[in-house]
Amino acid sequence: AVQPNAEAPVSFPPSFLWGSATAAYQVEGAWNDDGRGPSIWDTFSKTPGKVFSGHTGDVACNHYHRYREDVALMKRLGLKVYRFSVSWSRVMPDGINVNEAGLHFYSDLVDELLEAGIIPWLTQYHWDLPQALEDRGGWANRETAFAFERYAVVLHEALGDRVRHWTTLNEPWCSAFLGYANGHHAPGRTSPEDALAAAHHLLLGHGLAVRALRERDASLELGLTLNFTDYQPADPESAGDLDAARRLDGSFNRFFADAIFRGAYPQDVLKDQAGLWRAHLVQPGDLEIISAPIDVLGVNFYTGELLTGVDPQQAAEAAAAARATGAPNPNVGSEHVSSVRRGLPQTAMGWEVYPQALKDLLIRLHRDYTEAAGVALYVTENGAAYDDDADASGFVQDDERLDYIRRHLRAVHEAMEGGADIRGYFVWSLLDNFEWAFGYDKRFGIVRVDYETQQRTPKASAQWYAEVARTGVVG
Ligand code: GBH
Repeated sequence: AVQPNAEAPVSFPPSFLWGSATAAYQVEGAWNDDGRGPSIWDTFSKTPGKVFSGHTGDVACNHYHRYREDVALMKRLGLKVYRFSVSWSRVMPDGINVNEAGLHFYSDLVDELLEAGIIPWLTQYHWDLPQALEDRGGWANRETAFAFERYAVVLHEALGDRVRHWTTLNEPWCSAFLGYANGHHAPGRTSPEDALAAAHHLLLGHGLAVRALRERDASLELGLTLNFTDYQPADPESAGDLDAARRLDGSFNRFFADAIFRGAYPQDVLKDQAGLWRAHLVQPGDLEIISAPIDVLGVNFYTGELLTGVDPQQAAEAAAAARATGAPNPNVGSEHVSSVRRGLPQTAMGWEVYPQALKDLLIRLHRDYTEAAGVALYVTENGAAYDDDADASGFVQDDERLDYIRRHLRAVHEAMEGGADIRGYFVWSLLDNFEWAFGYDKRFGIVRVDYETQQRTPKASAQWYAEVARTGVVG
Protein backbone atom coordinates (compact mmCIF):
# COMPACT_ATOMS: atom_id res chain seq x y z
CA ALA A 1 0.00 0.00 0.00
CA VAL A 2 1.32 3.40 -0.97
CA GLN A 3 1.67 5.95 1.84
CA PRO A 4 -0.84 8.82 1.65
CA ASN A 5 1.92 11.40 1.11
CA ALA A 6 3.87 9.19 -1.30
CA GLU A 7 3.32 11.53 -4.17
CA ALA A 8 5.17 14.53 -2.74
CA PRO A 9 8.74 14.29 -4.07
CA VAL A 10 11.59 14.35 -1.57
CA SER A 11 15.08 15.82 -2.09
CA PHE A 12 18.37 14.41 -0.86
CA PRO A 13 21.36 16.65 -0.14
CA PRO A 14 23.81 17.20 -3.03
CA SER A 15 26.56 15.39 -1.10
CA PHE A 16 24.47 12.20 -0.84
CA LEU A 17 26.35 9.30 -2.43
CA TRP A 18 24.31 7.38 -4.98
CA GLY A 19 25.84 4.06 -5.80
CA SER A 20 25.45 0.40 -6.57
CA ALA A 21 27.03 -2.72 -5.15
CA THR A 22 28.30 -6.10 -6.26
CA ALA A 23 30.47 -8.84 -4.73
CA ALA A 24 33.46 -10.63 -6.24
CA TYR A 25 32.17 -14.19 -6.44
CA GLN A 26 28.77 -13.04 -7.66
CA VAL A 27 30.03 -11.10 -10.69
CA GLU A 28 33.68 -11.71 -11.56
CA GLY A 29 33.85 -15.20 -13.05
CA ALA A 30 37.41 -15.93 -14.28
CA TRP A 31 37.57 -18.50 -11.50
CA ASN A 32 41.05 -19.75 -12.37
CA ASP A 33 42.54 -16.89 -14.38
CA ASP A 34 45.93 -15.39 -13.56
CA GLY A 35 46.66 -17.62 -10.60
CA ARG A 36 43.44 -17.27 -8.62
CA GLY A 37 43.08 -19.97 -5.99
CA PRO A 38 39.81 -21.69 -5.06
CA SER A 39 37.54 -20.20 -2.42
CA ILE A 40 34.94 -21.97 -0.32
CA TRP A 41 32.31 -20.82 -2.83
CA ASP A 42 34.10 -22.58 -5.69
CA THR A 43 34.12 -25.77 -3.66
CA PHE A 44 30.55 -25.36 -2.42
CA SER A 45 29.02 -24.50 -5.80
CA LYS A 46 30.74 -27.53 -7.35
CA THR A 47 29.37 -29.83 -4.66
CA PRO A 48 26.22 -31.48 -6.07
CA GLY A 49 22.98 -30.35 -4.46
CA LYS A 50 24.28 -27.17 -2.83
CA VAL A 51 23.38 -24.53 -5.42
CA PHE A 52 20.26 -24.29 -7.57
CA SER A 53 20.64 -26.31 -10.74
CA GLY A 54 24.38 -26.80 -10.20
CA HIS A 55 25.14 -23.17 -11.04
CA THR A 56 28.63 -21.88 -10.23
CA GLY A 57 30.48 -18.57 -10.32
CA ASP A 58 32.97 -19.86 -12.91
CA VAL A 59 31.84 -17.28 -15.46
CA ALA A 60 29.15 -15.24 -13.66
CA CYS A 61 28.95 -11.79 -15.32
CA ASN A 62 32.57 -12.10 -16.49
CA HIS A 63 33.14 -8.77 -14.75
CA TYR A 64 36.84 -9.69 -14.47
CA HIS A 65 37.16 -9.28 -18.23
CA ARG A 66 34.37 -6.75 -18.72
CA TYR A 67 35.03 -4.33 -15.88
CA ARG A 68 35.81 -1.46 -18.28
CA GLU A 69 32.41 -1.84 -19.90
CA ASP A 70 30.76 -2.06 -16.46
CA VAL A 71 32.50 1.08 -15.21
CA ALA A 72 31.47 2.90 -18.38
CA LEU A 73 27.91 1.77 -17.75
CA MET A 74 27.99 3.15 -14.19
CA LYS A 75 29.32 6.40 -15.54
CA ARG A 76 26.49 6.61 -18.08
CA LEU A 77 24.04 6.02 -15.23
CA GLY A 78 25.66 8.85 -13.30
CA LEU A 79 26.49 6.71 -10.26
CA LYS A 80 28.96 8.36 -7.90
CA VAL A 81 30.28 5.34 -6.03
CA TYR A 82 30.82 1.62 -6.66
CA ARG A 83 30.86 -0.87 -3.82
CA PHE A 84 32.75 -4.00 -4.89
CA SER A 85 34.51 -6.76 -3.00
CA VAL A 86 37.91 -8.33 -3.42
CA SER A 87 38.30 -12.06 -3.97
CA TRP A 88 40.80 -13.02 -1.24
CA SER A 89 41.92 -16.13 -3.14
CA ARG A 90 42.54 -14.06 -6.26
CA VAL A 91 45.08 -11.87 -4.47
CA MET A 92 46.27 -14.55 -2.00
CA PRO A 93 45.51 -17.93 -3.61
CA ASP A 94 46.32 -19.92 -0.48
CA GLY A 95 45.22 -17.13 1.85
CA ILE A 96 48.83 -16.32 2.72
CA ASN A 97 51.11 -15.78 -0.28
CA VAL A 98 50.51 -12.82 -2.58
CA ASN A 99 49.55 -13.16 -6.25
CA GLU A 100 50.56 -9.90 -7.95
CA ALA A 101 48.44 -10.60 -11.02
CA GLY A 102 45.36 -10.75 -8.81
CA LEU A 103 46.20 -7.45 -7.17
CA HIS A 104 46.65 -5.96 -10.62
CA PHE A 105 43.04 -6.56 -11.48
CA TYR A 106 41.83 -4.51 -8.52
CA SER A 107 44.41 -1.83 -9.16
CA ASP A 108 43.19 -1.52 -12.75
CA LEU A 109 39.56 -1.52 -11.62
CA VAL A 110 40.26 1.27 -9.13
CA ASP A 111 42.07 3.32 -11.78
CA GLU A 112 39.22 2.83 -14.22
CA LEU A 113 36.71 3.98 -11.59
CA LEU A 114 38.70 7.04 -10.61
CA GLU A 115 39.13 7.99 -14.23
CA ALA A 116 35.37 7.78 -14.65
CA GLY A 117 34.89 9.99 -11.58
CA ILE A 118 33.44 7.13 -9.53
CA ILE A 119 34.51 6.59 -5.92
CA PRO A 120 35.81 3.07 -5.26
CA TRP A 121 34.30 1.56 -2.07
CA LEU A 122 36.19 -1.60 -1.25
CA THR A 123 34.83 -4.53 0.73
CA GLN A 124 37.60 -6.81 1.88
CA TYR A 125 35.46 -9.89 2.50
CA HIS A 126 32.13 -10.84 0.98
CA TRP A 127 31.97 -14.53 1.96
CA ASP A 128 34.63 -16.14 -0.27
CA LEU A 129 37.28 -17.50 2.09
CA PRO A 130 40.29 -19.12 0.41
CA GLN A 131 39.67 -22.87 0.46
CA ALA A 132 43.20 -23.37 1.83
CA LEU A 133 42.19 -21.50 5.00
CA GLU A 134 38.96 -23.45 5.30
CA ASP A 135 41.03 -26.63 5.13
CA ARG A 136 42.74 -25.43 8.31
CA GLY A 137 39.46 -24.85 10.12
CA GLY A 138 38.15 -21.75 8.37
CA TRP A 139 36.57 -19.06 10.49
CA ALA A 140 36.16 -21.53 13.35
CA ASN A 141 39.97 -21.31 13.67
CA ARG A 142 41.27 -18.21 15.44
CA GLU A 143 44.28 -18.10 13.07
CA THR A 144 41.96 -17.02 10.25
CA ALA A 145 41.42 -13.66 11.98
CA PHE A 146 45.17 -13.01 11.83
CA ALA A 147 45.33 -14.11 8.19
CA PHE A 148 42.56 -11.58 7.56
CA GLU A 149 44.65 -8.84 9.17
CA ARG A 150 47.60 -9.67 6.88
CA TYR A 151 45.23 -9.66 3.91
CA ALA A 152 44.10 -6.12 4.87
CA VAL A 153 47.71 -4.96 4.90
CA VAL A 154 48.38 -6.52 1.48
CA LEU A 155 45.36 -4.73 0.02
CA HIS A 156 46.33 -1.48 1.64
CA GLU A 157 49.85 -1.65 0.24
CA ALA A 158 48.48 -2.14 -3.27
CA LEU A 159 45.45 0.16 -3.18
CA GLY A 160 45.74 2.44 -0.15
CA ASP A 161 47.04 5.33 -2.22
CA ARG A 162 43.75 5.45 -4.16
CA VAL A 163 41.01 3.81 -2.07
CA ARG A 164 39.67 5.86 0.86
CA HIS A 165 36.60 3.77 1.78
CA TRP A 166 37.33 0.41 3.38
CA THR A 167 34.74 -2.10 4.57
CA THR A 168 36.23 -5.09 6.33
CA LEU A 169 33.34 -7.56 6.37
CA ASN A 170 30.05 -7.90 4.59
CA GLU A 171 27.35 -9.46 6.79
CA PRO A 172 29.34 -11.58 9.23
CA TRP A 173 26.05 -13.09 10.44
CA CYS A 174 25.68 -14.81 7.07
CA SER A 175 29.28 -16.01 6.98
CA ALA A 176 29.02 -17.49 10.46
CA PHE A 177 25.48 -18.81 10.70
CA LEU A 178 24.52 -19.65 7.10
CA GLY A 179 28.04 -20.98 6.51
CA TYR A 180 28.70 -22.92 9.72
CA ALA A 181 25.34 -23.48 11.47
CA ASN A 182 22.80 -24.38 8.82
CA GLY A 183 25.01 -25.05 5.82
CA HIS A 184 22.89 -23.05 3.35
CA HIS A 185 26.09 -21.21 2.37
CA ALA A 186 29.72 -22.22 1.96
CA PRO A 187 31.49 -23.94 3.59
CA GLY A 188 28.26 -25.83 4.31
CA ARG A 189 29.04 -26.86 7.86
CA THR A 190 26.34 -27.56 10.44
CA SER A 191 27.80 -27.03 13.89
CA PRO A 192 26.31 -24.40 16.22
CA GLU A 193 29.58 -24.34 18.19
CA ASP A 194 31.62 -23.72 15.03
CA ALA A 195 29.19 -20.99 13.98
CA LEU A 196 29.67 -19.09 17.23
CA ALA A 197 33.43 -19.51 16.96
CA ALA A 198 33.23 -18.22 13.39
CA ALA A 199 31.15 -15.20 14.44
CA HIS A 200 33.69 -14.25 17.09
CA HIS A 201 36.70 -14.78 14.82
CA LEU A 202 35.11 -12.78 12.00
CA LEU A 203 34.64 -9.87 14.37
CA LEU A 204 38.16 -10.30 15.70
CA GLY A 205 39.48 -10.24 12.13
CA HIS A 206 37.50 -7.05 11.53
CA GLY A 207 39.01 -5.38 14.60
CA LEU A 208 42.54 -6.48 13.75
CA ALA A 209 42.16 -5.18 10.20
CA VAL A 210 40.77 -1.83 11.40
CA ARG A 211 43.68 -1.44 13.79
CA ALA A 212 46.23 -2.30 11.09
CA LEU A 213 44.68 0.01 8.50
CA ARG A 214 44.32 2.86 10.98
CA GLU A 215 47.98 2.56 11.93
CA ARG A 216 48.97 2.82 8.29
CA ASP A 217 46.75 5.76 7.44
CA ALA A 218 44.65 7.63 9.98
CA SER A 219 42.66 9.36 7.26
CA LEU A 220 40.96 6.24 5.82
CA GLU A 221 37.20 5.82 6.19
CA LEU A 222 36.89 2.47 7.93
CA GLY A 223 33.92 0.36 8.79
CA LEU A 224 31.96 -2.81 8.26
CA THR A 225 28.62 -3.76 6.79
CA LEU A 226 26.07 -5.63 8.90
CA ASN A 227 22.81 -7.16 7.79
CA PHE A 228 19.86 -5.97 9.80
CA THR A 229 16.30 -7.21 9.89
CA ASP A 230 13.62 -5.40 11.84
CA TYR A 231 12.07 -8.09 14.04
CA GLN A 232 8.74 -7.45 15.75
CA PRO A 233 6.48 -9.75 17.77
CA ALA A 234 3.54 -11.10 15.75
CA ASP A 235 1.35 -10.47 18.79
CA PRO A 236 2.76 -7.77 21.07
CA GLU A 237 0.60 -9.16 23.90
CA SER A 238 2.14 -12.62 23.70
CA ALA A 239 5.10 -13.33 25.98
CA GLY A 240 6.34 -16.02 23.58
CA ASP A 241 6.23 -13.65 20.60
CA LEU A 242 7.96 -10.85 22.51
CA ASP A 243 10.64 -13.31 23.53
CA ALA A 244 11.01 -14.49 19.92
CA ALA A 245 11.54 -10.93 18.66
CA ARG A 246 14.00 -10.17 21.44
CA ARG A 247 15.96 -13.32 20.59
CA LEU A 248 16.45 -12.78 16.86
CA ASP A 249 16.92 -9.05 17.27
CA GLY A 250 19.62 -10.10 19.71
CA SER A 251 21.43 -12.78 17.73
CA PHE A 252 21.04 -11.13 14.33
CA ASN A 253 21.27 -7.39 15.06
CA ARG A 254 22.51 -6.57 18.56
CA PHE A 255 25.13 -9.33 18.76
CA PHE A 256 27.25 -7.63 16.10
CA ALA A 257 26.35 -4.00 16.79
CA ASP A 258 26.95 -4.34 20.56
CA ALA A 259 30.33 -5.99 20.02
CA ILE A 260 31.40 -3.22 17.64
CA PHE A 261 29.98 -0.20 19.46
CA ARG A 262 29.88 -1.35 23.10
CA GLY A 263 32.72 -3.83 23.23
CA ALA A 264 30.49 -6.56 24.69
CA TYR A 265 28.20 -9.31 23.47
CA PRO A 266 24.66 -8.81 24.77
CA GLN A 267 24.06 -10.75 27.97
CA ASP A 268 20.62 -11.99 26.96
CA VAL A 269 22.00 -13.44 23.72
CA LEU A 270 24.85 -15.18 25.52
CA LYS A 271 22.23 -16.68 27.82
CA ASP A 272 20.17 -17.92 24.87
CA GLN A 273 23.35 -19.51 23.44
CA ALA A 274 24.52 -20.96 26.76
CA GLY A 275 26.43 -24.21 26.39
CA LEU A 276 27.26 -23.55 22.75
CA TRP A 277 30.27 -21.27 23.31
CA ARG A 278 33.56 -23.14 23.42
CA ALA A 279 35.72 -22.48 26.46
CA HIS A 280 38.45 -19.84 25.99
CA LEU A 281 37.00 -18.77 22.65
CA VAL A 282 36.89 -15.13 23.74
CA GLN A 283 40.33 -14.19 24.98
CA PRO A 284 41.18 -11.20 27.14
CA GLY A 285 41.45 -8.08 24.99
CA ASP A 286 39.42 -9.49 22.06
CA LEU A 287 36.43 -7.22 22.55
CA GLU A 288 38.66 -4.20 22.87
CA ILE A 289 40.11 -5.03 19.44
CA ILE A 290 36.65 -5.73 17.99
CA SER A 291 35.32 -2.39 19.24
CA ALA A 292 38.14 -0.32 17.73
CA PRO A 293 36.58 2.98 16.59
CA ILE A 294 35.16 2.98 13.06
CA ASP A 295 33.92 5.79 10.84
CA VAL A 296 31.14 4.15 8.90
CA LEU A 297 28.44 1.57 9.58
CA GLY A 298 27.11 -0.07 6.43
CA VAL A 299 23.52 -1.26 6.65
CA ASN A 300 22.21 -3.99 4.37
CA PHE A 301 18.46 -4.09 4.49
CA TYR A 302 15.89 -6.21 2.68
CA THR A 303 12.89 -6.81 4.93
CA GLY A 304 11.26 -6.76 8.35
CA GLU A 305 9.71 -9.83 9.92
CA LEU A 306 7.03 -10.65 12.45
CA LEU A 307 8.09 -13.44 14.79
CA THR A 308 6.34 -15.95 16.94
CA GLY A 309 7.68 -18.27 19.59
CA VAL A 310 6.60 -20.59 22.29
CA ASP A 311 6.36 -19.56 25.91
CA PRO A 312 9.82 -18.55 27.19
CA GLN A 313 9.87 -21.43 29.66
CA GLN A 314 9.51 -23.96 26.86
CA ALA A 315 12.08 -22.30 24.61
CA ALA A 316 15.15 -24.20 25.76
CA GLU A 317 13.36 -27.52 25.39
CA ALA A 318 12.05 -26.62 21.95
CA ALA A 319 15.52 -25.49 20.86
CA ALA A 320 17.13 -28.71 22.04
CA ALA A 321 14.46 -30.74 20.27
CA ALA A 322 15.03 -28.84 17.03
CA ARG A 323 18.77 -29.48 17.24
CA ALA A 324 18.23 -33.16 17.98
CA THR A 325 16.29 -33.62 14.73
CA GLY A 326 19.40 -32.47 12.90
CA ALA A 327 17.26 -29.94 11.08
CA PRO A 328 19.75 -27.11 10.83
CA ASN A 329 18.56 -23.71 11.84
CA PRO A 330 20.84 -20.69 11.63
CA ASN A 331 19.37 -19.12 14.77
CA VAL A 332 21.62 -20.92 17.18
CA GLY A 333 20.06 -21.15 20.64
CA SER A 334 16.71 -19.84 19.36
CA GLU A 335 15.76 -22.61 16.95
CA HIS A 336 12.12 -22.57 18.04
CA VAL A 337 11.44 -19.07 16.68
CA SER A 338 9.49 -18.79 13.43
CA SER A 339 8.29 -15.95 11.25
CA VAL A 340 4.73 -15.01 10.44
CA ARG A 341 3.62 -13.25 7.26
CA ARG A 342 2.28 -9.72 7.42
CA GLY A 343 0.35 -10.47 4.25
CA LEU A 344 2.24 -7.85 2.24
CA PRO A 345 3.47 -8.26 -1.34
CA GLN A 346 6.63 -10.37 -1.58
CA THR A 347 9.69 -10.30 -3.82
CA ALA A 348 10.83 -13.36 -5.75
CA MET A 349 12.85 -14.32 -2.64
CA GLY A 350 9.61 -14.52 -0.66
CA TRP A 351 10.66 -11.48 1.40
CA GLU A 352 7.84 -9.11 2.30
CA VAL A 353 8.13 -5.51 1.13
CA TYR A 354 7.94 -3.31 4.23
CA PRO A 355 9.89 -0.05 3.85
CA GLN A 356 8.69 1.35 7.18
CA ALA A 357 11.06 -1.14 8.83
CA LEU A 358 14.05 0.51 7.15
CA LYS A 359 13.10 3.91 8.52
CA ASP A 360 12.59 2.51 12.02
CA LEU A 361 15.85 0.57 11.86
CA LEU A 362 17.98 3.51 10.71
CA ILE A 363 16.60 5.80 13.40
CA ARG A 364 17.20 3.13 15.99
CA LEU A 365 20.79 2.47 14.85
CA HIS A 366 21.49 6.20 14.97
CA ARG A 367 20.01 6.50 18.46
CA ASP A 368 21.40 3.29 19.98
CA TYR A 369 24.82 3.08 18.35
CA THR A 370 26.14 5.47 15.76
CA GLU A 371 25.30 8.96 16.98
CA ALA A 372 27.32 8.72 20.19
CA ALA A 373 30.21 7.15 18.27
CA GLY A 374 30.18 9.86 15.60
CA VAL A 375 29.70 7.17 12.96
CA ALA A 376 27.99 7.80 9.61
CA LEU A 377 25.38 5.42 8.25
CA TYR A 378 25.29 4.22 4.66
CA VAL A 379 22.71 1.86 3.23
CA THR A 380 25.26 -0.42 1.59
CA GLU A 381 22.65 -2.79 0.12
CA ASN A 382 18.97 -2.58 -0.62
CA GLY A 383 17.09 -3.97 -3.58
CA ALA A 384 14.88 -6.79 -4.77
CA ALA A 385 14.69 -9.89 -6.93
CA TYR A 386 11.70 -10.19 -9.24
CA ASP A 387 10.83 -12.53 -12.09
CA ASP A 388 11.94 -10.22 -14.86
CA ASP A 389 10.46 -10.46 -18.31
CA ALA A 390 12.90 -9.18 -20.91
CA ASP A 391 11.75 -8.08 -24.36
CA ALA A 392 13.59 -9.09 -27.55
CA SER A 393 16.16 -6.32 -27.04
CA GLY A 394 16.85 -7.40 -23.44
CA PHE A 395 14.96 -4.50 -21.86
CA VAL A 396 12.96 -5.14 -18.68
CA GLN A 397 10.13 -2.88 -17.56
CA ASP A 398 10.74 -3.76 -13.90
CA ASP A 399 8.10 -1.59 -12.26
CA GLU A 400 8.04 -3.66 -9.08
CA ARG A 401 11.80 -3.30 -8.49
CA LEU A 402 11.63 0.40 -9.30
CA ASP A 403 8.82 0.82 -6.80
CA TYR A 404 10.70 -1.21 -4.17
CA ILE A 405 13.75 1.05 -4.48
CA ARG A 406 11.61 4.19 -4.63
CA ARG A 407 9.72 3.36 -1.46
CA HIS A 408 12.86 2.37 0.43
CA LEU A 409 14.58 5.59 -0.61
CA ARG A 410 11.63 7.50 0.75
CA ALA A 411 12.04 5.57 4.00
CA VAL A 412 15.73 6.55 4.07
CA HIS A 413 14.72 10.16 3.59
CA GLU A 414 12.22 9.94 6.44
CA ALA A 415 14.94 8.51 8.68
CA MET A 416 17.17 11.45 7.75
CA GLU A 417 14.36 13.83 8.65
CA GLY A 418 14.13 11.91 11.92
CA GLY A 419 17.76 12.83 12.62
CA ALA A 420 19.71 9.81 11.34
CA ASP A 421 23.04 10.72 9.72
CA ILE A 422 22.77 8.76 6.45
CA ARG A 423 25.25 9.69 3.75
CA GLY A 424 24.60 7.32 0.88
CA TYR A 425 22.65 4.48 -0.67
CA PHE A 426 23.89 1.57 -2.78
CA VAL A 427 21.34 -0.37 -4.75
CA TRP A 428 21.82 -4.14 -4.72
CA SER A 429 22.76 -4.82 -7.34
CA LEU A 430 24.29 -3.14 -10.36
CA LEU A 431 24.01 -6.37 -12.35
CA ASP A 432 21.97 -9.52 -12.27
CA ASN A 433 24.41 -11.98 -10.75
CA PHE A 434 25.10 -15.26 -8.96
CA GLU A 435 22.63 -15.19 -6.07
CA TRP A 436 24.52 -17.67 -3.87
CA ALA A 437 22.54 -20.86 -3.21
CA PHE A 438 19.89 -19.68 -5.71
CA GLY A 439 22.41 -19.44 -8.54
CA TYR A 440 21.30 -17.33 -11.50
CA ASP A 441 17.64 -18.09 -10.81
CA LYS A 442 17.16 -14.86 -8.84
CA ARG A 443 17.82 -11.51 -10.50
CA PHE A 444 18.58 -8.47 -8.33
CA GLY A 445 20.18 -6.24 -10.97
CA ILE A 446 19.03 -2.83 -12.14
CA VAL A 447 20.90 -3.93 -15.25
CA ARG A 448 19.85 -7.10 -17.06
CA VAL A 449 22.58 -9.61 -17.84
CA ASP A 450 22.00 -12.07 -20.66
CA TYR A 451 24.11 -14.99 -19.47
CA GLU A 452 24.39 -16.39 -23.02
CA THR A 453 25.86 -13.25 -24.60
CA GLN A 454 26.91 -11.28 -21.48
CA GLN A 455 24.95 -8.37 -22.91
CA ARG A 456 24.13 -5.70 -20.28
CA THR A 457 20.83 -3.84 -20.67
CA PRO A 458 19.75 -1.22 -18.13
CA LYS A 459 16.25 -1.99 -16.85
CA ALA A 460 13.58 0.67 -16.27
CA SER A 461 14.75 0.81 -12.64
CA ALA A 462 18.28 1.75 -13.77
CA GLN A 463 16.97 4.55 -15.97
CA TRP A 464 14.87 5.83 -13.10
CA TYR A 465 17.75 5.49 -10.62
CA ALA A 466 20.06 7.43 -12.96
CA GLU A 467 17.58 10.31 -12.87
CA VAL A 468 17.50 10.13 -9.06
CA ALA A 469 21.30 10.18 -8.91
CA ARG A 470 21.33 13.20 -11.25
CA THR A 471 18.67 15.25 -9.46
CA GLY A 472 18.69 13.93 -5.89
CA VAL A 473 14.90 13.86 -6.11
CA VAL A 474 12.73 10.81 -5.40
CA GLY A 475 9.12 11.05 -6.47
C1 GBH B 1 22.83 -9.95 0.91
O1 GBH B 1 22.55 -10.94 1.80
C2 GBH B 1 24.19 -10.22 0.37
O2 GBH B 1 25.16 -9.35 0.92
C3 GBH B 1 24.28 -10.22 -1.13
O3 GBH B 1 25.47 -10.82 -1.54
C4 GBH B 1 23.06 -10.91 -1.68
O4 GBH B 1 23.15 -11.09 -3.08
C5 GBH B 1 21.87 -10.06 -1.34
O5 GBH B 1 21.78 -9.86 0.04
C6 GBH B 1 20.55 -10.63 -1.82
O6 GBH B 1 20.24 -11.82 -1.17
O7 GBH B 1 16.32 -17.05 5.77
O8 GBH B 1 17.82 -17.87 7.43
O9 GBH B 1 18.69 -16.75 5.50
C7 GBH B 1 21.28 -10.93 2.42
C8 GBH B 1 21.15 -12.22 3.16
C9 GBH B 1 18.97 -13.06 3.42
C10 GBH B 1 20.41 -12.86 5.28
C11 GBH B 1 17.81 -13.29 4.33
C12 GBH B 1 19.27 -13.13 6.17
C13 GBH B 1 17.16 -14.18 6.42
C14 GBH B 1 17.47 -15.31 7.33
N1 GBH B 1 19.99 -12.27 4.04
N2 GBH B 1 18.27 -13.92 5.51
S1 GBH B 1 17.58 -16.86 6.47
